[in-house]
Amino acid sequence: MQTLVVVGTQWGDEGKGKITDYLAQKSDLVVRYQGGNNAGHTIVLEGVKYALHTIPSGILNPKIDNVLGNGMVINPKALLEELKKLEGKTYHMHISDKAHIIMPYHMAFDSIRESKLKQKIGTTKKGIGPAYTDKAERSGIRMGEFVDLDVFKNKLQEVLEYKNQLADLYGVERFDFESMYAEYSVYAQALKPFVENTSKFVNDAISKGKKVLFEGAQGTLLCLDHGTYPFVTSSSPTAASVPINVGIAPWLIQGAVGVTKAYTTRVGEGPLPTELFDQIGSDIREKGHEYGTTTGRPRRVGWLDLVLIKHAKLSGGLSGLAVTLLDVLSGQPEIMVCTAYELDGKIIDEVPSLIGDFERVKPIYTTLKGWSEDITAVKSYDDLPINTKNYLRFIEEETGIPVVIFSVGPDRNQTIEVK
Ligand code: 2SA
Ligand code: MG
Repeated sequence: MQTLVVVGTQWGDEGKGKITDYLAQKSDLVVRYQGGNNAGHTIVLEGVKYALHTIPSGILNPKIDNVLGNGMVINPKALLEELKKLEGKTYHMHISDKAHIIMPYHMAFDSIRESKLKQKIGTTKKGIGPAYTDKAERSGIRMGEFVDLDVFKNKLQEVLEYKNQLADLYGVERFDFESMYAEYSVYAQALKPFVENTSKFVNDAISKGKKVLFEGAQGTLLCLDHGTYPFVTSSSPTAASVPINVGIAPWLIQGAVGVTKAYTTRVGEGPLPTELFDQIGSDIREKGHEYGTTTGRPRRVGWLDLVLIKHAKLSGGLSGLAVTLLDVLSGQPEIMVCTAYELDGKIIDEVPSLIGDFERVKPIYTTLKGWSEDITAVKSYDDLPINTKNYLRFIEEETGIPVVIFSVGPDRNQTIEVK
């Protein structure tokens, strides 16, 4: 496939980074299309760990062009800190002139929202929601404006007048124009060489036959439209959102790999129907190192929920599945898989649109036999224990999506394609 999207099918942290890293080796471009530094991805190269939050995952390969699309919200300071850690490495980065910037007042208002409203979202406090709010409200600052210092100066002055009225209203410290401008104009100059019309860049690359990988952050259930609203992020991580967030025609998207853990996790607030509160849950958390890479928060753990995967297929499109962290389930005598819900006495196999309904669903499980073998050294599908194969087959049959990749450990060579 010339164009492929990597999408999270759950609530983020599915191992998209690892799958992107694997697929990026065969790509010419890696394009991030939504979110900002609320994403977290660690790649290991030559024994050195790199934590990426804003930068696309192809950055360490000098042959790959990395694009930060117009649908992203970019914290210039955080981006430059990430780039600094790549010092000495050759890389190619292209930032959309239409992407919006995240400023200190966005982060401040993210925390204020969480403290003022009864219904907490459990955000990453990176200013994501407020930056997208400003975009929709039309008071945001775009990258193209940011790197033109005269324009930026005027815009920032105007925006801060407004933000300071809000600061007074909330009783928080005002934002100082002079110091903010002095600091951020330095960042603007540093980022200027990378800013361009990336819609044109990506379209040209596709016309030339280049292979493009679109890298989603977060997951479908965190989608602003199709996720478990209001416990969602402020962008759409689905494959369906790629065209608008990159500036390409919808028919140029040829496929989407849905990344799913062999179980389910969630950080932040909101329902998790298959949540495990027992020893099995804590065992999976420890074995799977289920702690957030951005915030360090322990993740909530549950059995695999196929209703979510079917929902991801329905609402955003999935052509194949990549099942990650399969090795974490080794040693479980029995594995439970949710295939439908019971809601007020009715059996349903979809994610209810209303959060109040979703809070009441009870999972309906099928119990499968586990496997005791250590599978971390497995190199092909055929080498998997029979019960592991049955587990993958069950996922395929229930969702109607082929498993095209599975992974049995953190290393690049523990990611295996199903031929
Ligand atoms: P926000 O900050 O406004 O996007 O938060 C809104 C909700 O979205 C959740 N959220 C995430 N959940 C899991 N992983 C996320 N990102 C990192 C990743 C995780 C990390 O992709 O690996 O490193 O901890 C992510 N980003 C946002 C958040 O918990 C709120 O529920
Ligand atoms: Mg992650």
